[in-house]
Amino acid sequence: MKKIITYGTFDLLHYGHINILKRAKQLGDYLIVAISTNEFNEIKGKKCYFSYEERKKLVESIRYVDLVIPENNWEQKVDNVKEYNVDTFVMGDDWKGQFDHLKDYCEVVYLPRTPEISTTRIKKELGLGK
Ligand code: C2G
Repeated sequence: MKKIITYGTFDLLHYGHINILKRAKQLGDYLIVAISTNEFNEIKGKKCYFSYEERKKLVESIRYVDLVIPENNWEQKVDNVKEYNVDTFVMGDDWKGQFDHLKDYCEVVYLPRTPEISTTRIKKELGLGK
């Protein structure tokens, strides 16, 4: 059973998120998604429209996703990889190179982002500010 893990905020869920989750799942058999908690988003400087519970419910309903866990801090990734016996860590290539230290524990794959769409753009175009 090849296990994949990926991390994100997944606020205002859109097709860019679906694309990366679909492609991440195609790399293995079981996809774990770690979603930033409200507290961690404060640290990330990201203001979320939906709470952690609401974002978790949305991501859990996606057919490619097998398990959702909370992302509480930047440092938990190595522990998660060990705890869940993860084979491959996946992130969009806006993070390219940022997580290469995980190569000591699992395969690291950066996938091309879906162009144009972003939560920030949706908020801006809806006049919700940044
Ligand atoms: N993404 C994408 N295409 C987009 C938008 C996002 O492929 N048009 C990908 C991002 O590259 C990321 C995932 O979707 O892999 C989640 O994106 P965000 O919710 O913006 O996550 P982020 O705030 O980058 O948090 O520890 C890692 C952080 O939690 C990542």
